[in-house]
Amino acid sequence: MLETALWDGDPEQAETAAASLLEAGIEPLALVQHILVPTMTRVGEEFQCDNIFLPELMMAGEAALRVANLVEKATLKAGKTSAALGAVVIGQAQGDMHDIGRNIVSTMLLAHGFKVIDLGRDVPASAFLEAAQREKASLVGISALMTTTLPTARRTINLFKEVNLQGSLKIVVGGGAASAEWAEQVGADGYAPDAASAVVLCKRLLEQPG
Ligand code: B12
Repeated sequence: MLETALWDGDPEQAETAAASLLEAGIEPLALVQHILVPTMTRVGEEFQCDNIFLPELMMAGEAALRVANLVEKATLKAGKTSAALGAVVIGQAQGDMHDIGRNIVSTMLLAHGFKVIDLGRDVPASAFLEAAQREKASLVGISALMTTTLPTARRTINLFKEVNLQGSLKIVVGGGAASAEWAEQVGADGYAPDAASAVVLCKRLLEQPG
């Protein structure tokens, strides 16, 4: 069962269970919305409450990533990815090697119909810019879990301002080191504390003109 494999942090088992569900006809996005995201949200909550520990969290994150990759392939194969809601370029601020939370955000955005270009960990400002221009992104998401990576996240935002791109696209920030106050201070367009509110924020920002 997929939920159990995720809780057990068993990437192989999770991939096999997800593949069976997809073969049985479950919609890829339903799999993400109804199984992957709720399970990983609970895993995150259990971790915050010290009911599970770092190794479990990391293995669950690895299993979730495998499933997310499989879902993405299935979605693309079915020709169902639409950029209807726009493309989001997302990544971890330069110097930041954490990626569990950002993976959850990426998967949630994908599940809600965004085209997601996840640049991974340790992303330099120039790589955010290059990807945003190449993909004609509507949104850029920067994740920073460490106070030491707030300056690099800020550098990325400044680069977008320098090339005069912020305005035609929106920049959102998240991760444990970021906050609504910091987002405002550095001129980001928004901050969200978790994956569900990241989706709400991104949708709201796209509705705003300019
Ligand atoms: C797991 C973990 C690790 C793992 C990472 C594994 C991985 N593959 O990701 C490992 C062990 C590798 C690691 C390494 C380090 N870590 Co660490 N790590 C953590 C830990 C315990 C949990 C992070 C996590 O995954 N949380 C669960 C997920 C689900 O939550 P989340 O990341 O917050 O994401 C949610 C939201 O923030 C939001 N979100 C996230 N990204 C984005 C992006 C956008 C755009 C939006 C809108 C929202 C959003 O949505 C997510 C889902 O709801 C945190 C402690 C903590 N409480 O955060 C420390 C923590 C982040 N680590 C810390 C440190 C210091 C380090 C190391 C430097 C340790 C060391 N001395 O080597 C290295 C850094 C390596 C590097 N250069 O990045 C510190 C940072 C302190 C600080 N304030 O600067 C923390 C806070 C621990 C602490 N209390 O000291 N770490």
